[in-house]
Amino acid sequence: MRCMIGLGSNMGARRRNLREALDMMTALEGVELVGVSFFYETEPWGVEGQRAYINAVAAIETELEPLELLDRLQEIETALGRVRVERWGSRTIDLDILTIDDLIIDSERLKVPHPLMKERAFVQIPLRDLIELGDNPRGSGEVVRTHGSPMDYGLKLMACVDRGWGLGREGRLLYRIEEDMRRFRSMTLGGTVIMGRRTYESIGRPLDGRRNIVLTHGSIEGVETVSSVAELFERLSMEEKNFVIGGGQVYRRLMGYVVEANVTMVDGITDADVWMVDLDGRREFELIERSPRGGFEFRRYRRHADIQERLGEIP
Ligand code: A4P
Ligand code: MG
Repeated sequence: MRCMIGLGSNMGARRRNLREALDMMTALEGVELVGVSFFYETEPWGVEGQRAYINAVAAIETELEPLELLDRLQEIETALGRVRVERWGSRTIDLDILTIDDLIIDSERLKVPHPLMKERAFVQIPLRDLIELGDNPRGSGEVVRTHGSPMDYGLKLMACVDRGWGLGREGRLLYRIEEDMRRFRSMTLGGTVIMGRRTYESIGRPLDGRRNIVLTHGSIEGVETVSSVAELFERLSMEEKNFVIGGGQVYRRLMGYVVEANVTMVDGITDADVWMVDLDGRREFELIERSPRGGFEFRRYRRHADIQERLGEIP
């Protein structure tokens, strides 16, 4: 089921709260983050005398039942320090289920679609980053685009897969194609490459001419490491070209933020034990370029929507 989640924070490190909530959602069993809007600074809606909010909307794909999803989201709110004092009170993080496919739910604990979503510009405007809204009402309240969303970094992804999106086997890549490695190098040179620990170890050294960042809980001598996705986005630079280069887990953690994927697809199916996300099955990506070579092809996928055009236009 495709589900839209509204995120809001007006206490503490507001942007960081949103990024941490996004990462915690991604880590949930049975939940895949498929996209997130830009971040917006918004005037408190329906209340007075509160600090401004940072709001965003995330799109997820989930197998969870609606009430299970609500439970998981409330656990994330609690873990991030949300204390329920008063209705519409200030909060470190608020996660609202906006829609679940076109389900209508009207129970005590859960109302879907969220009853006030059309009235609130802080929901409607971020939602427009993810889906076409036609001529729905825009809602009320001042909303200004601000920095801090993972989308601001224009993440690109590089991967080499077989026809079944297999990535590797027993901790090693499936293929080593000379032309692919040259292309990888020339595309990433001068930029930042982001990888998991196992990928780093399989390469065995930092890639030259690029800033290397390894996502790991431990540390690695002489290499820049980050222990969480939230920390990654604090370190990345919007001015750099940023590439996610694997492996499977890191692709999955960051897929929801990727705007462009460069995939080398090799003919044939192997007995892989790690897979990439199947981008042909993802409606938020479109295949915009295919260059067949002998035995493999280069493919470029782009995230839909005008997110692309609006990258970098932060005030
Ligand atoms: N609940 C029912 N339906 C839902 C749903 N679709 N998603 C129940 C999530 N929860 C839902 O919510 C109270 C109860 O609503 C939950 O226990 C759940 O069973 P809460 O999060 O504990 O309390 P709340 O958030 O203070 O109340 P409420 O009514 O959910 O308020 P909203 O709608 O979340 O609005 N202004 C700006 N600019 N930005 C904001 O993000 N947020 C609010 C809160 C007010 N003003 C704002 C913002
Ligand atoms: Mg709420």
